[in-house]
Amino acid sequence: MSKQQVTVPDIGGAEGAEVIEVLVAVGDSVAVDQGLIVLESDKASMEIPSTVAGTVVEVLVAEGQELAEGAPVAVIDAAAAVEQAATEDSPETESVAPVEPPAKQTAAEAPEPATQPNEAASTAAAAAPRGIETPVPAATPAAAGGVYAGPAVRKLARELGVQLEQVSGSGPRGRVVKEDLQQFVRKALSEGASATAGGGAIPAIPEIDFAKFGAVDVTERSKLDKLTAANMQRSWLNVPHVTQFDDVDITALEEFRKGLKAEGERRGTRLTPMPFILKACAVALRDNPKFNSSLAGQGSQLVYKQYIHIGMAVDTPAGLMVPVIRDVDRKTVWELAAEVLDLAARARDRKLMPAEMQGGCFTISSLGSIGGNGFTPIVNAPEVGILGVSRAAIKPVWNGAEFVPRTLLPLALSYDHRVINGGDGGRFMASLVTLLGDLRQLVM
Ligand code: CAO
Repeated sequence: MSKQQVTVPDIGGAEGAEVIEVLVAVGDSVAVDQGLIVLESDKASMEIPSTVAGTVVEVLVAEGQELAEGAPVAVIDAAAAVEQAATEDSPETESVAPVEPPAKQTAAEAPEPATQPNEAASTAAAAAPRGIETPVPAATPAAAGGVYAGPAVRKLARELGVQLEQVSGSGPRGRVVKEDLQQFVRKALSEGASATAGGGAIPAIPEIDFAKFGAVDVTERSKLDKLTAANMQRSWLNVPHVTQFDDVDITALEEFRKGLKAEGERRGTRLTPMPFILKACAVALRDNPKFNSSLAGQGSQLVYKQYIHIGMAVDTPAGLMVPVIRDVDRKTVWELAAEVLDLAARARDRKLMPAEMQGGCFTISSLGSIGGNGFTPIVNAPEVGILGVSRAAIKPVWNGAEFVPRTLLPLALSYDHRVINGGDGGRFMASLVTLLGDLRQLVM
């Protein structure tokens, strides 16, 4: 047996460095320079490499133990390596007499270490004859520059041109492992792809293996869902959003609407609050033309549209669709009611033509039939405004003398703050409150 003991080399005067990781186990084959343990002092972390090639026959340390220079780390049986070397060629190896377990090596016995531990390691490896007789301790700093990583990871980082200081380590005590490097590179690539002209990059959300935490089911997203996601993200990232809220008293509107139920049946349609909201938005858009505009010329121009086409978000089993109702200002409430029903039905049956989803100036997203008392809709750019409608409810309202039950409709108006100022937003919302609160205003 050619058992050789590897000891802690000169570790830069660190008195008691703690073993924070044992990298090998009995039976492992190790090569020269392969890390055996990782030590951490109050100044740095460093990997203690094997100085011989062979099989680990004894690990003499455990995590948490404090070691100083010269302390034994492991016993390596170098016989296999010697045999292999002997069969390969070198006459040198024939003269090698492997030593039996060396006495505990001390700093005095150890060869003069090079100033730089890295140099020491490479010098030792280069200078040592095959079938090394005396182990040459050498420390590979695992935490050069404050980063803690093994030689293989450092080599890979050099090859990839990655500065390890920028990589966060997921190993024990922040050790950078190969997977951290791979994730860093993947993230850098995806950030590069999404970097904007202004140079800002959006940090990617890490991909998680959710199966680690329990059973999962992965499905492909529909084309529509992916398209919606891309549009939402584009709007969200490009448009500085402001959302303004108000409640409209639609008590009178609801009385009027319910009184028309029979007439609706006679006409073969159904009158929901939506056609009234469409009509009110058309008037508010006419009176507040900035809301009926879009940015152009890289933000240097505003295009004021002379038409009023309003998109209506429709929730369908396939995903979100936004058919556009054209010339809302020129249609009657009954015509709008019929069109709402028709477009919503065809959206759910996926029978809309692409042209029917284009040309919108403004969007209404109504969750009134679903519930909730408020949400912040995302502007459907290049439009500059969107109205979120929540569920109307009867609430007590103080009329100056007493609380009276009134039907209140919660509205949320989001707008592009590059185009719409708070004052514009406030006026638009005030218009809606007036129009929906008193339907007579719609004909003015
Ligand atoms: N408050 C209280 N009740 C309301 C209401 C409101 N704000 N809005 C509608 N309702 C009532 C309707 O009056 C109707 O009841 P009645 O038949 O008794 O009158 C019932 O809710 C169902 O209405 P509806 O949904 O069939 O019709 P609609 O005209 O209100 O809406 C449409 C049509 C297409 C907008 C709607 O069906 C829809 O898909 N909404 C979801 C939009 C969406 O997903 N937005 C989010 C986009 S961003 O992810």
